[in-house]
Amino acid sequence: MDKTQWISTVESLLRANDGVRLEDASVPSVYRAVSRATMADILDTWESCKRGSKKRVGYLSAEFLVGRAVYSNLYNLGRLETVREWMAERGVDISVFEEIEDASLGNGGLGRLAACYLESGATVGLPLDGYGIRYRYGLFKQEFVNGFQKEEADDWQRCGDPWSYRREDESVLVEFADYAVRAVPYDMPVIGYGGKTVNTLRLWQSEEAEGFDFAAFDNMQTDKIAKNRIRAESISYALYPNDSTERGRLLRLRQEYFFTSASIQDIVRKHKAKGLSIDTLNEYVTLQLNDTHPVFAVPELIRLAMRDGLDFEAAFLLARSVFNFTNHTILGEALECWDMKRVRKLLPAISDILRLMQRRIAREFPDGSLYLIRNNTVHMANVAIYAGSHVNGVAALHTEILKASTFRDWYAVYPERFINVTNGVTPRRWLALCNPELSAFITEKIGDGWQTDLERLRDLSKYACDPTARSEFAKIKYIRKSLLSEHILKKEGVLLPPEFIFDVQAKRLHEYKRQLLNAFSILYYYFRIKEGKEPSFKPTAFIFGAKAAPAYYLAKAIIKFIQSIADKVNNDPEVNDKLRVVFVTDYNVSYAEKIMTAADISEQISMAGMEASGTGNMKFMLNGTVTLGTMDGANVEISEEAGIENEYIFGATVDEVGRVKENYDPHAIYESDPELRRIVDTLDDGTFDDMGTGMFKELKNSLFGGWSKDHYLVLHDFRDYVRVKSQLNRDYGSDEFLTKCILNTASAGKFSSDRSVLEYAKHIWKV
Ligand code: 26V
Repeated sequence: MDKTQWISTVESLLRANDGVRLEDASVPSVYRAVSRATMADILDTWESCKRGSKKRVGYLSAEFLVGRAVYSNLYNLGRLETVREWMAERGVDISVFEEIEDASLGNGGLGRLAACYLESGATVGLPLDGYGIRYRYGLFKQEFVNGFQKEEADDWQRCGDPWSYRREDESVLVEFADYAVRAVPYDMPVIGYGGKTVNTLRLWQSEEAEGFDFAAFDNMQTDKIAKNRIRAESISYALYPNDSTERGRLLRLRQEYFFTSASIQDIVRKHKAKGLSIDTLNEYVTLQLNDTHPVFAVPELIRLAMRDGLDFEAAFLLARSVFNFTNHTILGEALECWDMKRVRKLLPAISDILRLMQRRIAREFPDGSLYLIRNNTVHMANVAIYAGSHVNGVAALHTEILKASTFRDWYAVYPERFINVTNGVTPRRWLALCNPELSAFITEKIGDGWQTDLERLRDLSKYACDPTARSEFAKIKYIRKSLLSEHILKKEGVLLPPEFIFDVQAKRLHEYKRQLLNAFSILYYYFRIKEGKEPSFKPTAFIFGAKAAPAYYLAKAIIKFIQSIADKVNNDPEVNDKLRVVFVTDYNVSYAEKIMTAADISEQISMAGMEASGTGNMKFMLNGTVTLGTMDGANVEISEEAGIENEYIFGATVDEVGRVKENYDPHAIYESDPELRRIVDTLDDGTFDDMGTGMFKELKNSLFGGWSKDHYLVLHDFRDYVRVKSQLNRDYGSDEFLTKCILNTASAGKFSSDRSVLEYAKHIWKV
């Protein structure tokens, strides 16, 4: 379709579907028409891509945090400017689509990574499809009431879901011991940059197995009718917002089996429809398990293969040649285990296969050193390692930790299975689209092409010390900060002058990520400024974006604490010309796109060894932001790429953490450091009000008392943190600092998800 054809398609869609002309149409109407016209436009490419390659990759993931589709799809198709102009001619700004909800079908890094990988797969031309769950409600929407987080339902389909098609005829039945449900696929196109490849994200929705129960209706059993429907639909009703500790484990188990069984049945059925037998599946399909959530796909494939006549051994070896496993965290509570009693009750056939697998491993390792089931508990990571070809960590340091500790026993036996694939992010969404000013600067300096070959950014290095380039870069950053400032003023009611340093921490709220350490540093500057001890401190705005799992009490306490600090600081005329604090509401992908481009400082301050990789760190870097961080996750590789002198690194390293923990005494640190003591004491000396919840006292206890005893070394790393933070504050604004910023963008090439998916393709998927 050319431009005029395309536009007339949109206008006739508006007439046909909503009975309006463009000038009278509402934003949701225009949105639906533009999306559907685009869908029509890509149909032929999409269809031919489905058939285009012999072997396809399936990326199985409980989460796909795709965000808002309309801009990135138009951008990748080269239509964004056309649509912008066409709408502008009719007096409508394309930014009206910002009222369209994000599809937040994920919690954080793991889900967003899956979305970046799909986009990159399509861009580099890999046959890579996603399989997941079409949650009716995605990650909760966050609100604040008196500084406390409140969760609201996320109705992401409020304006419809024009980016997917329901494929009724490809539904499959998923059977639990007590009842069966119908899995109905919704297919979303994944459009690569340039529009040459369109892959598929297939999300399953759970519905009642049989149609309407007329017998029950005749007997007036309306309760029964409603109950069955709710029971079926509850499976894909909501995304679990809890990425560390789990509630409602039974429903979670159903979700996991639901989408993996549906996906495997679908894949096997398509394979057999080609006239092929199941034992050749590995020549046509390879499946990536995104953490342990989809691991039931393994026994499910074995089950189907045995149903087709393979013996257990052959079925097991088939599975091993199909599956690969990515680990995304070493947090023990996120390495899923299931009580076998529960598995047997809900999924008897799957339980039998897991037992056969356990019997197999017990024959190989009679000493029990390697196991899948122990104490009647099945360890899903073990299942994935045992029944797969490759296991990978998501950053070099993380993979080393997996080999040396988390999966040490496995590594000893199967060293060849372990491999590292450092995460990446898509430069289309995370630079080209979200930062047009910096993109234009880059293209002006080094030409086009970096969008699909990010290593070319290296060519920017020669401008790092160029005075013109530096001042252009500074102007761009100022523009981005002004835009964010306007947005925050509108949304949050807080003014952040763009002349301030924008110091940002944006990521899920978790103790290990240490937002509390950042909060303490704000109080450190707050008290010192009040005492006149920071005469040359450059004004700084501290910006937080984070959601806490609804049941994660201490995470919520940290939010309330930061909100209380914000309240105090922003309203104190003695300091508010030097300090501002804002905790943005409902941080999500679209908010991230604004925040990442406007940051001067990227806070990546997890306790070393805890953050598997991080991907936010890469987005900031790409946008010319220096990292203030620990030697953790991909920060290590970021400082290698940019040169450690261009980042601000502090704190205990993994080795030091190990040593410190041998005889750690947080109380001794507290006692010996009066400034720190005063800060910590604000948790219970009446400085702040937690409204009678006792939250702040519990936060303090987590530093000294009970189990935790400052488990994440907040007090230990505090001094080094503020030392480096103060150095950064001094450096800010200098020519040397601008050079560091430019060098960060110039060195970000490695962190393209194009590179990551190509590594998977070469070393793991063999496509
Ligand atoms: C666990 C669970 C447990 C059950 C409820 C739902 C749920 C959801 C997620 C998880 C695991 C979360 C693991 C995760 O997000 N890891 C992050 O993965 C990123 C991509 O590899 C990585 O950059 C981050 O460092 C890592 O924390």
